[in-house]
Amino acid sequence: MTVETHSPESAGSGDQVKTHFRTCPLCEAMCGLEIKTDGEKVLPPIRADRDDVWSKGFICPKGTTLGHLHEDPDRVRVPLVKDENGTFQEATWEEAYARCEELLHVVRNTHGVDAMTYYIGNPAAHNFSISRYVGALVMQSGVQMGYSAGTVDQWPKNVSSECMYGNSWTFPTPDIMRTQYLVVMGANPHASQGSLLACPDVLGEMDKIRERGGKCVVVDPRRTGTCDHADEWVPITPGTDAAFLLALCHVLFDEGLVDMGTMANHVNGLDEVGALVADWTPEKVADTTQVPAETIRRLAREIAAADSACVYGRIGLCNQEFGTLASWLIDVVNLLTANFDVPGGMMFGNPVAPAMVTLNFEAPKEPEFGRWHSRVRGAPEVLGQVPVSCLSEEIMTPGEGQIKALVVVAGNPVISSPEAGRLDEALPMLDAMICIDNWVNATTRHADVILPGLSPLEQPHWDEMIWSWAARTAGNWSDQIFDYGDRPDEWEILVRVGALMGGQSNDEIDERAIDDGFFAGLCMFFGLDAEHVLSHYDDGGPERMTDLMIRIGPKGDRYGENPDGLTLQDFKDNPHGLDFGPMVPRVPDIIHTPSGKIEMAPPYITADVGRLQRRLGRDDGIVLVSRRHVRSNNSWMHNVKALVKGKDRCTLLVHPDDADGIGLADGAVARVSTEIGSIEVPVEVSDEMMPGVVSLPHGWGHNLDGVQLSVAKEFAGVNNNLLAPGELVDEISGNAIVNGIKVEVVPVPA
Ligand SMILES: Nc1nc2c(c(=O)[nH]1)N[C@H]1C(S)=C(S)[C@@H](COP(=O)(O)OP(=O)(O)OC[C@H]3O[C@@H](n4cnc5c(=O)[nH]c(N)nc54)[C@H](O)[C@@H]3O)O[C@H]1N2
Ligand SMILES: Nc1nc2c(c(=O)[nH]1)N[C@H]1C(S)=C(S)[C@@H](COP(=O)(O)OP(=O)(O)OC[C@H]3O[C@@H](n4cnc5c(=O)[nH]c(N)nc54)[C@H](O)[C@@H]3O)O[C@H]1N2
Ligand code: SF4
Ligand SMILES: [Mo]
Repeated sequence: MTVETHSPESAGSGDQVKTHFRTCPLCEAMCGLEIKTDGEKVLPPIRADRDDVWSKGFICPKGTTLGHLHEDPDRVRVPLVKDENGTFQEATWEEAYARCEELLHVVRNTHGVDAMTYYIGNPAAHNFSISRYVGALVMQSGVQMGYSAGTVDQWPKNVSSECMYGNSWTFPTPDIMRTQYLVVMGANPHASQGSLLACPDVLGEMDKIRERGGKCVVVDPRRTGTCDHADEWVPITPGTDAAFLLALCHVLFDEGLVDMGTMANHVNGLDEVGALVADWTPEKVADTTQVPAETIRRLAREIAAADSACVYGRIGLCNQEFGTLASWLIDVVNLLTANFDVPGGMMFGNPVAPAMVTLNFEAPKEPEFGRWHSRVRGAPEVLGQVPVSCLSEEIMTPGEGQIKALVVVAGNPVISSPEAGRLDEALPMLDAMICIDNWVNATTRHADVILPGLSPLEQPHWDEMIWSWAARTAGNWSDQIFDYGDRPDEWEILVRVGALMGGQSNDEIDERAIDDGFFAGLCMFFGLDAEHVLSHYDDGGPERMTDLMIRIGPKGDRYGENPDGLTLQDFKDNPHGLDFGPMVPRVPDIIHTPSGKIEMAPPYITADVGRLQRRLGRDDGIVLVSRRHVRSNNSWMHNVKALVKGKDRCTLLVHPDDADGIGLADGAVARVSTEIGSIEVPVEVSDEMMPGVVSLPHGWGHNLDGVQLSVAKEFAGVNNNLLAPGELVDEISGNAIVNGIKVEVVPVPA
């Protein structure tokens, strides 16, 4: 929203200075920004919007760099099409779309739809258009088997939520602003700013918990910056959180501390959980987890005794060997201690505009997994996907169903997916590769065609999914700042490419008509008269979709049925957003299981406890975990000099005892190897690691032929996914194991 012109104290000299208030689209914190522009230029610095009702002046270093992203000379602004020499040439949109049609239709006509697939990357959760229209690409394409960054991320949580609550995107969220006791497991908001926990300034909230007499505990193999805001750091052997949590539940039952509180009549499976944990004593897991039995007992008692508590876990609990068990068990602990669906416990967000994935289009049904299997490895489908590491073998292995065409939407799997080196070898074997992306990076350099989206400042913003797990209910609309009017919006690209994959030709594709059809279907689902609703709008696309979701949402006007209800216009009229208070209890309304109750002991998940039992006592030697840094965003913001300059952040963190044992000095180079690969990386000796665990950041390794990221190539770093064997997955979710992988570390002679 632009509210002022002629800002007198502005740094700019021109008379076109405007101040814009908008939401940062980069991460789940959704910070309000104040951006000044002078004509076509962004005037630094980008600041926090202190009046933003949600973020109240919080911001991180990335948010100040949206101008750099917008002005980055390496950002792709016109379609690129590879010529016969393999060199990208700039093309018109007509030429680029024609080339897409030619390539995709040859594959479809020769090999059929099963030879085509897509990969969807992380910005699909954040980008205004992609978050609302990637589903349109999938539906238009008719492709059955797709891939996404989800299987190197939150798939275990999706499985757990599908089984427990009947919707794979219904995630319990810590009521961090009211809780008295917070356990953070396998998450580092000091870097990530919160994940599946939307909250500006998570660390500030942790400080407040302690100021009001509460307690914060971090369970992590690394003493992260988050621990500076906690009372206690509990180091844990990577991949063993499920054993720790089973023992914690054991103590709750054993000591009579179980209290289901308000959930008593809404939960099935209490006895099954009790029976399951009966022999999981703290003593049984202490050696494997390296958490002393007495610590587990004390933590169980403290959680049970606290006025309110939240046990929260994230990527460290998902991207590991027992990701689903661990992701499920944190919800179990919260349920068993009356910390569920009550203020200060885990609650469900209540967005002004519900997210598409949280809508239940079908009647409740028993979850089904393994309805089909991947062709080469025979990996079972889980929630419609197989592990992303299957993609390379599906491209490389000849036979019926071999993948010949790939569409990548805002993803960089050559860096972000396990066994990255094999995918890098596989992609050139494709007959057709189309990337919808803004840079020529490790992945897109293999494309036949790159179709660029808009910069964050060239499009409006309203987060689609993130409010579903936000610590408060609020909303904020951002207008686009720059409108050059000469390029398609990403929603149009997605719809067109999807239709091309589906066999339509450019001549017959009408994006608006497809969008209207999609929109009318949604209206009917909501019980609205589609024709009447459509008549409200001149334009289609994500803005119309946002208005629809606000109007059918819990506070919406339903197109006049609730005359005092909200519409998007209310947010346009309030440039700093509107706040509607903390989370509210939502069980049983939100539960979509056949029983209508929360299934606390889903058989699909509990059956995996035997696998964990067999893991006890195993010693893997040195293991590798991943980390993030506040100045990086997965693989794609290393081209911003302001963020990457200074100290090298792509280092191997090693505990001093391990460094001594291996013969590594601080600043020396180590070779880290697994059975699939080997990388060389500078060592940072630090007692913030627990002994036996080393840590590398993910998202690096940009110095590859053909990458056109001038800054990132200079600060290239190394790719830790060259080490992660693709076959390592959490068996019941198919999610990658990139944490807790066995590595060999040796010094590289100077
Ligand atoms: N070892 C290890 N591997 C990991 C992880 C880990 O912790 N350790 N984490 C995993 C996780 S959680 C995730 S989410 C994945 C991320 O995996 P990916 O999503 O594959 O990777 P990103 O680095 O997020 O790549 C985003 C891509 O989108 C492009 N992009 C950015 N903005 C836009 C836009 O507005 N429009 C379009 N069209 N493109 C855009 C960027 O240029 C880049 O190519 O990595 C996973 N991989
Ligand atoms: N600045 C920045 N912010 C980001 C991103 C980014 O790349 N940069 N990425 C975004 C994305 S896509 C995501 S998914 C989120 C992720 O958000 P977080 O989950 O907070 O991610 P990390 O900061 O990687 O923290 C994971 C922690 O898990 C620990 N860990 C590793 N293995 C284990 C284990 O087996 N058990 C336990 N208990 N802990 C373990 C690691 O040491 C690390 O401290 O962050 C998002 N926000
Ligand atoms: S924490 Fe940083 S990257 Fe995340 S929304 Fe706020 S300013 Fe943007
Ligand atoms: Mo992620």
